[in-house]
Amino acid sequence: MTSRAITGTAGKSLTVQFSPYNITTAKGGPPVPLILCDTMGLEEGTDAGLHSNDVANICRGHVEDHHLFSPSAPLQEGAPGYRKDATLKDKIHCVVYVVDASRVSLMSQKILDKLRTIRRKVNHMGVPQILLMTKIDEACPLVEKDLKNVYHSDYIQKKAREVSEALGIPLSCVVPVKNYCTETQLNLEVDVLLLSAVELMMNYAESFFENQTPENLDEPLSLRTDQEAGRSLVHPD
Ligand SMILES: Nc1nc2c(ncn2[C@@H]2O[C@H](COP(=O)(O)OP(=O)(O)OP(=O)(O)O)[C@@H](O)[C@H]2O)c(=O)[nH]1
Ligand SMILES: [Mg+2]
Repeated sequence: MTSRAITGTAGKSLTVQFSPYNITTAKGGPPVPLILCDTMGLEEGTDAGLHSNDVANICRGHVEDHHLFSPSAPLQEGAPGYRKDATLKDKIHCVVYVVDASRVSLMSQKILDKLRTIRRKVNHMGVPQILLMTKIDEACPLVEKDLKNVYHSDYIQKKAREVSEALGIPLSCVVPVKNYCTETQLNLEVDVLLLSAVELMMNYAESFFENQTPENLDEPLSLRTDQEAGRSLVHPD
């Protein structure tokens, strides 16, 4: 068990910078071909949370690692933290939206509009997108009692349909997960859901590579090292 991302509860997003995480199989071990890139959450207010233009900047590989987000001023070309000549390894190959299952029907019009704008932009760039529905334990008592009930829970089914329709994301791309929050040891049932989500991310990132045409490739795919493969943008919450 590790805790590399700052986590907790606050009125505003605790994640304020663009944070890529290399994943290793063991302490000090080699990285697996997946980099999870965390962003600030979307947030409700005007000039609050991640700006939709910054999502586009990130996807195109223009945001340097550890760049501090400014909700009111998305990154401009030439500004510090702007990577001008982004290559395939700097780009995002699969976008992952993170939504709290118990708050699906409480999402404000503003957040929905922001998410739809982002989704349109990401669609336009041809990047595959999936949605992680988190906190399924908090949302459904049946699931809290036994995580294996996730696929039998009418409530979770309903929430998955709701969020899929609201954002125009196919139901097959809505993945229920429970994060590690109270556990101090690894748990097989928690892992099964999380690893299924990671598997889907990897498959979708792969389809992004397969869709690259020679014209929009800025470097041959064969030059990618394992370490450079598979960047997934995880968030907005
Ligand atoms: N019960 C339960 N709690 C969760 C789950 N996922 C996250 N949490 C808790 O929710 C809180 C917020 O989680 P974070 O991972 O910080 O959420 P975030 O979206 O990254 O938040 P910001 O970085 O602040 O935007 C923490 O206290 C987590 O322990 C889950 O699946 N189940
Ligand atoms: Mg965070």
